[in-house]
Amino acid sequence: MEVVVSSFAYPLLLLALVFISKHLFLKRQNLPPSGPLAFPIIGHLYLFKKPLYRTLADIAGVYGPILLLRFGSRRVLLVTSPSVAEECFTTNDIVFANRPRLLVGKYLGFNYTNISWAPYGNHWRNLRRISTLEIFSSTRLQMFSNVRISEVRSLLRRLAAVSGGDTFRTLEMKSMFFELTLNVMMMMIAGKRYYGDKVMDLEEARRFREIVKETFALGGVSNFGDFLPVLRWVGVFKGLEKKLVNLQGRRTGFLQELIEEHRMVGTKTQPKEEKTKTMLDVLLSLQEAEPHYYTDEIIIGIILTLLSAGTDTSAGTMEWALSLLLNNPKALKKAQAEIDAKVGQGRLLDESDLANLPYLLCIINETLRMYPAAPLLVPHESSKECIVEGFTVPRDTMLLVNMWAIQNDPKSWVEPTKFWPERMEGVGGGKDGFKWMPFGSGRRGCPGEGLAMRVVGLALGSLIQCFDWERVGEEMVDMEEGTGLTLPKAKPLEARCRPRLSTLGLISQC
Ligand code: HEM
Ligand SMILES: *[C@@H]1O[C@H](CO)[C@@H](O)[C@H](O)[C@H]1NC(C)=O
Ligand SMILES: *[C@@H]1O[C@H](CO)[C@@H](O)[C@H](O)[C@H]1NC(C)=O
Ligand SMILES: CC(=O)N[C@H]1CO[C@H](CO)[C@@H](O)[C@@H]1O
Repeated sequence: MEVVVSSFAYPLLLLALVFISKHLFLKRQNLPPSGPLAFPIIGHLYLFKKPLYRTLADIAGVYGPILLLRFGSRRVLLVTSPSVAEECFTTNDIVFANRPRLLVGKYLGFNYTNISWAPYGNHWRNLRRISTLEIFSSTRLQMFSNVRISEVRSLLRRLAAVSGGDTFRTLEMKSMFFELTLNVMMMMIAGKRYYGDKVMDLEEARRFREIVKETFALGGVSNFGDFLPVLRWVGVFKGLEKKLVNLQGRRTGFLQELIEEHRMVGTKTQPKEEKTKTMLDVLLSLQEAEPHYYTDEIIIGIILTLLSAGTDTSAGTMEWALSLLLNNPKALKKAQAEIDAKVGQGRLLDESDLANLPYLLCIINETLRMYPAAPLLVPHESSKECIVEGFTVPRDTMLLVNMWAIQNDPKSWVEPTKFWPERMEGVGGGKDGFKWMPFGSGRRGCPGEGLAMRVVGLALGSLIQCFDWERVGEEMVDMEEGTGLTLPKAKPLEARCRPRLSTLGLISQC
């Protein structure tokens, strides 16, 4: 009898002890609330439903703006309010300046060495310094303004040619925007365009387009292997990892060839030429001065980062903005009137006009509020224990800031689902800056913000100046959100456009 009791009592007692001590321990640690029930091993992964930012917004709505979740083996701090986000990106900015080691970072971010996935430290600081100085500085941006203008004008000509004369024609806009931003980036990087007319090397262009397609197909998979290492050991993700390795090889190979080509051309034609320097020229001249630091690998890394961080984000924003305008013709008319008043119809809009077009900028900012290209920003990670909202956050915790939820929260925004550009006047920066933060903030904030605003502003403004736009039918443009890293529109936008008589002449001359 005694034996039976103790064989029952022991495990029970043990369990109780574990429970109590764990409870006390947690109390003492004062961790943030842990949200809904977490299962053993998978934690909160069972909640993963797409789109993730919407699921996480619902959870925060029930359990609060600061939660410590568990995605498999990873601790995740989920932040869903402007004031908590502010605390993470100001007081604790250095602590959270790390990036978690996710698989995308390993393969597409080159073993975490490249700027967007590099851990916070000297290497990242250096990369960031180089790109701020050599790529994103306003002098450099200015240097490439011709490239952006000529690419946008080439899009205008293309649209005018297809839509022809004075009738409305239906066009698929998603690929137009995508090809525009890829051409802009590759022209700035290497002086080459791979889409549309005047493509020099067709075979090279085909290879490039192929690589781009695969990158976006693979980049968009949300990878459970990141959170459940067991699955990786068992080999469930071998297929994906193999594809990522293969893709990385081809991307590196492609850019290595571009570098060789640039080097040869650089030595053949003497510098002083009138032609615009490309980013590769700039990086290669840095390499000449400091060959140890600016290795080919470093240069390749920088370029790949620009391509993957800078193209579909900007293109997607243009697509959402135009979709919103088609559904809100009054805003479209107002933007057109603003451009007619400030720029007129005697010349084409230019980047330097953007500062005088506040309504156009409000449209872009309102678009970024409703459809931020990085709805959960990019994950950060704490490098040591820190305090947020009075709670203790352990080191190595992944930080997810649900910017989409913050920017669409009725607590901060009147009728958040309504497209209302006027509300954006004066928002951005300042004391309520943390309720609108589509580019992130702090040390890891987006360095491409200035470039993105110029490209999107120039493209959208020019399309509005030169064309009249309408929906394909009576029904509204379908605004369903697709799945993927950058909040893509589920159905590619189709729109009808017709050149405006007043600007038709300008387009044919440009
Ligand atoms: C509408 C367009 C864009 C949006 C909404 C956007 C948004 C963001 C966001 C939210 C982050 C992460 C911030 C954080 O982790 O807190 C980021 C990082 C980054 N973005 Fe952008 N971005 C855009 C365009 C661009 C462009 C055009 C480029 C460059 C050509 C660029 C380059 C980068 C880089 C390199 C990082 C990583 C920075 C780091 O980890 O140190 N982005 N972007
Ligand atoms: C990444 O780095 C680790 C060591 O830090 C190394 O073992 C591995 O081979 C590297 N992988 C790639 C793809 O470079
Ligand atoms: C829109 O956002 C940009 C980029 O953050 C900012 O510089 C600008 O002041 C904002 N413009 C308006 C009109 O809100
Ligand atoms: C900029 C940078 O850190 N470059 C890295 C990016 O990827 C290459 C290819 O694997 C690495 O070798 C570089 O060090």
